[in-house]
Amino acid sequence: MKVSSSEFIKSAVKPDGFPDLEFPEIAFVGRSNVGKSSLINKLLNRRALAKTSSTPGKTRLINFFFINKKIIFVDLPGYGYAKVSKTERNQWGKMMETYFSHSNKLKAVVCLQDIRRDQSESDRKMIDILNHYNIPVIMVLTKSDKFSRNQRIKRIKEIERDLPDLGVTPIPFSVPSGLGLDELWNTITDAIGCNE
Ligand SMILES: Nc1nc2c(ncn2[C@@H]2O[C@H](COP(=O)(O)OP(=O)(O)O)[C@@H](O)[C@H]2O)c(=O)[nH]1
Ligand SMILES: [Mg+2]
Repeated sequence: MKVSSSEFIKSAVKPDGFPDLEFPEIAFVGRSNVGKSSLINKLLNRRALAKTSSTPGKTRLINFFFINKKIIFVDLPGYGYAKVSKTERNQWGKMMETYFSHSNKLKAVVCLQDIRRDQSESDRKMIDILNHYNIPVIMVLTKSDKFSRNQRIKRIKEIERDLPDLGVTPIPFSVPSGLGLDELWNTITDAIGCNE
């Protein structure tokens, strides 16, 4: 999809702060530092709309962006950052449940995993929550430029084995090389039922 406009709408923590717009939503989630902000910026061909941060675990808000005046991108706060307290972790869990249970416009969630890492317990929990709410999952393997083509193919197969019940093939993605960019956009437009 050609992105002609992308703008920040607002940040929110609770449903009364979620934007009340009748457009399909695509959300992005993954552990802190997985490359989520970088991936969103790459999709939007922007340098810093979604902030990339050197301080993982800092974003505690749900950020909403309006794309081409017809899709809403939802940047969910990262998880699995070791220095976060139990209280904060619980708050994060509640916020996710609240968002997923209120979001009737949510068409799919893009779940990010670093291609070099195995699925963590938090990654698994996230996928279980999404399955519970019957929300389609799009799996993306970030930082795929860290591996050669052959290593990548091997890793994709290994990671697929951890996702037996999903029925999705993970998409390898790389910000510097642009690998996976078209495939991810196509998957997103399919999920929202828009053929551009
Ligand atoms: N090599 C490589 N590094 C990446 C890629 N995407 C993100 N990074 C780096 O990973 C770090 C975390 O990225 P960021 O987007 O802030 O992660 P977030 O915490 O998930 O939003 C930064 O240093 C990025 O430059 C990628 O595709 N390839
Ligand atoms: Mg970020």
